[in-house]
Amino acid sequence: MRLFAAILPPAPAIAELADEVAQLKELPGADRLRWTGPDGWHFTLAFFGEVPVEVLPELEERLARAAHRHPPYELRIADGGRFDDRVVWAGAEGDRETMRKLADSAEAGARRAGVPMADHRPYHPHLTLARNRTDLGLAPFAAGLSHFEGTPWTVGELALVRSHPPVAGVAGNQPRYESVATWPLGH
Ligand code: 2AM
Repeated sequence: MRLFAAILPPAPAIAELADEVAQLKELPGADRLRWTGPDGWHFTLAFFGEVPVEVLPELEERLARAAHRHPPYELRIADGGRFDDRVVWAGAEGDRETMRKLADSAEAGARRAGVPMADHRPYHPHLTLARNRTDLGLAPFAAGLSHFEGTPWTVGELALVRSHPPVAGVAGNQPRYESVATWPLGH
C-alpha cells in the first residue's frame, strides 16, 4: 500500500486556507489548474511509497518511537510559493526546526523498518494546493499567497496516511487519503 507520514492541520486552519484558496481560484487561468481538495490537505513529513503489508507493524512501531522523541510544537500555515510552474503550495511557519527533526526521524525509522527510501533530501514543508500541466505561469498564484498567515496551532501528533490512487480515466479525480494511525508527539 502507498503510505506517507504527515501532519494533518486542524479544521479551523483548513477552513482559513480554503477561504484564501477561494480567492486564488478567481485569478485568470485558475480553472486550468488541478486543485487539491481541503479534505486531503496535509504536510508530508516523509514519503514511503509502496510498503508491503508485512512491513507495516515494524513501520508503525518505528513511527510511534519517532513521534515520542519530539515535543509538540507550534505551526501555522503561512506564505506559499510554486515549484517551477508545476505546483502551487502553501508553506509552514513556526517551529520548523522541530518539524524538520520529526521528518528526519520518520524517514530514518522507515529506513530501519526496511522501507526502501529515496536519497535524503533537505526537508521543505509544503501543502500542495494545485498542480499544473499547462503552460500557465504560476507566479500570480504564489504572489497571492505571500501575505497569507493562518492562526497557529500546536501540532500534537504524527499521522500515517494511506493514499488510494485516483480511478484511471476519470478526469480531475484526486487520490483519496486515509489516516491509518496517529501517534502523540512527546509522550
Ligand atoms: P506533493 O504534495 O508535493 O505531491 C501523497 O502523495 C503525499 O506524498 C503528497 O504530499 C506528495 O507530495 C508526497 N509525495 C508523493 N511522491 C513523493 C516522492 N516521490 N517524494 C516525496 N514526497 C512524495
